[in-house]
Amino acid sequence: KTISLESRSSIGDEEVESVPLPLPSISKSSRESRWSDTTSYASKKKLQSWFQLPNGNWELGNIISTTGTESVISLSEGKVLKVKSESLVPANPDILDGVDDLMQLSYLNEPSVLYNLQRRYNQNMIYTKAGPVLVAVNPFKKVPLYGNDYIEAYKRKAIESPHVYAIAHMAIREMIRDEVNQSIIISGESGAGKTETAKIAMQYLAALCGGSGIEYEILKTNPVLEAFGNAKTLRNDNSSRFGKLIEIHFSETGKISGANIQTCKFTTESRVVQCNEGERSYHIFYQLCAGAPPSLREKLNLLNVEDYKYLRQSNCYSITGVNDAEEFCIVMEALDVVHIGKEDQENVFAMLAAVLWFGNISFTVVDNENHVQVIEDEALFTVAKLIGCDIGDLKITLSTRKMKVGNDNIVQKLTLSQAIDARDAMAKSIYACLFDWIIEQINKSLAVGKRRTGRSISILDIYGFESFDRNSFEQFCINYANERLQQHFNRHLFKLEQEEYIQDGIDWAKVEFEDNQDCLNLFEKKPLGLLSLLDEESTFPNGTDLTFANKLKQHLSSNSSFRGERGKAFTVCHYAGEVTYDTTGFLEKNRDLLHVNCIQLLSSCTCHLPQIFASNMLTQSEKPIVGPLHKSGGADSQKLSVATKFKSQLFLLMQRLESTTPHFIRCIKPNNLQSPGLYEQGLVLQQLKCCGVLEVVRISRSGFPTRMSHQKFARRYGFLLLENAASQDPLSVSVAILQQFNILPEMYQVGYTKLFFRTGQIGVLEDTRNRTLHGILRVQSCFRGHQA
Ligand code: AD9
Ligand code: MG
Repeated sequence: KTISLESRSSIGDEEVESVPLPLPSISKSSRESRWSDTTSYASKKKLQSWFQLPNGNWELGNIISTTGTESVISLSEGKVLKVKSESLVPANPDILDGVDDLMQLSYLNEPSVLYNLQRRYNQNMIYTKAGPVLVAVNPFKKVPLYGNDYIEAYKRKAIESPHVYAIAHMAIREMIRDEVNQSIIISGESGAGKTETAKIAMQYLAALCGGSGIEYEILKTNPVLEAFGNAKTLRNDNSSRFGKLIEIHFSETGKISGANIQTCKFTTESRVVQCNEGERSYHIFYQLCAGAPPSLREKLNLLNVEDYKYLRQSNCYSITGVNDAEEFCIVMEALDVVHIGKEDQENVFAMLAAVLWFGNISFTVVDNENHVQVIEDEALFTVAKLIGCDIGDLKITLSTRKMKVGNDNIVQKLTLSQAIDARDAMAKSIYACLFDWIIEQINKSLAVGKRRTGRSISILDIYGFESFDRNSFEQFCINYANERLQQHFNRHLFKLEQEEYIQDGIDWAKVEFEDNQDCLNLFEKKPLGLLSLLDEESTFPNGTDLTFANKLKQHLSSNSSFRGERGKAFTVCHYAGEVTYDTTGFLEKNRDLLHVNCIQLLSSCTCHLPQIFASNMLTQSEKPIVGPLHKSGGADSQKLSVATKFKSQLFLLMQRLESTTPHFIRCIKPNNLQSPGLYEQGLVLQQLKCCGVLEVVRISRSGFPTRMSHQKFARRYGFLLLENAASQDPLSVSVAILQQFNILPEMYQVGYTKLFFRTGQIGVLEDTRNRTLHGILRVQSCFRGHQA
């Protein structure tokens, strides 16, 4: 007997040998066993099998013969190869070609999953279920899957194929049926399609539950947020540089009554003042310069994009297929819709122009210690006018720093690089505050629903896991956020799986799954975790990236998710793979740079927005840092570090999600060129592994992944019964089939409504069915031949 099932009872006396099945792996959750259902496959001499080509891609071939250790396989274009049997991977029977749920695959191996998604992708079927998760492969072109006809069809349930609409529909239904708030959680790499998917979901909700007009306003937040929060990067022409949770509220009658947006953004994201070759700053700058009407241009003293230093450095001004001037009109209209008045709009544009003009402010060195003075030119005057401050004050703020030494206030002159930093910090802060202010205005406007039932559907669109050749502070924060999200994912999915078994009354042993608690502890533990140690080191005047890295190695090496590297680097074993971080710049990025005299300058401005920004910054910096290490630090209140702010924003998001029923969508990017029709197997595979989709399918399948209703099973295989069973009920027919084919009791469960099978079982029955049908056809054609 070759089958051992660890989490189930012993096998009994049935004829095990007669069922040469691939072994399901139960309770072994190691990554290695992920594709373990290939055992003893080649020896079975199946018709079709996968063979991996030297370039890493898989090709489907026919096994011609096999001797156990070696097999002969014929591939395309008449190629015939003799290969090791163990290198072949089983292909699924034809009826499983392009199934709309990966759970239905008899053989869940890499090539089968990739092929299934690709086959669907080639036919514009970009959505596929992976058990409870929706997988969306970015088409990079318009696909005919959206619009009113489709919305109507999904509403009437006339279409059943997987779709964002179907997910949104389920969310509405469950919200009403169970009276529980819902969430749609969208993840995936940059450029995978999260933001588009979120909009598609919002469109469905608006179409089904609209009526009061507020849904229109909610949809119009998208162009505003994208203009101010998205930018062209090397990966995505419209890359969101912030995470967003939009909570859509519903009234008692199930109509949309309002919404609330929460964001998660780095306050020090440096894109405003610096971006890489080929990338752009936030869209709104280019839109303003291209689309502002003459009167506004004059008021703001606007130049062309090439004339602003901040925009010039990346040598990229336009996006193929995008007209910034037209986009500006769309944004202005959208600002009207979300109730940002004309006057406020002008204030917003003035802040944008001020940010651009800040970049053009320049300095002259006045002594041999490299101290500087601000040059009095158009840039300086324009900034002062736009934010409404005194020119003299602005000059002083940008070239000196007030410090407290003991009880004395002293004024320190800035060096050139310090002055440039101060100027850039100011521009970044104004932009960050502006973004927050806009969100605040939108939220005020969307909070109009008076008769709220308290029910809501939230849509989360957050940056996905990132792993580059060189990973820095931003990746560190983003990957931490994804680690949190992954925990949420695990808990819900494996719980759901168990519920389905219980509902259908089947006997089932709990399957363990790999959780990422160790990794989360590594980040969050106090006082000895990555975040605490980072904050601690950032407050030490003598702390450097190197002392930080050394401290990590000293304190965290016992955590299995951590590995110290040479020099300033360290590695974290994330659920999605190992990432090595370079600590260069960590401390600097974690400290919030803006100096007190900059805040003072803003509060002295006569313009409305800078004053608001200044008071917001002050209230923020007055919050004490929590955590035992900081209490002994002396200062009662301290500026919050960037990582701490990020973490608290993240926790607010997670808190909101915690009490909701989640629906997961995982977006996949099929190529790095943003190009339609191109499906790179390696790239897709890596993302499937990263976002844990295959893990979910694997774990779900190590239970009883294949499900078929009694009726369907009886209809499909009933004719194989040796005894006529026409008069019997579907359940009895099903049981008779199972017995006739000696399917081991361990391999299936009979539920109240469905039969549940382990991996591969349906494949075996399907083979028999095909052989039998084939036999019947042959007999028929012989018969016809005979007649002829
Ligand atoms: V990032 O992490 O914000 O950089 P996203 O949000 O995952 O990223 P986005 O939704 O912006 O990606 O999609 C990138 C581009 O793919 C879009 O600009 C579209 O051109 C394209 N896309 C994505 N989804 C669809 C779709 N369902 N239909 C057509 C799509 N095009
Ligand atoms: Mg996005």
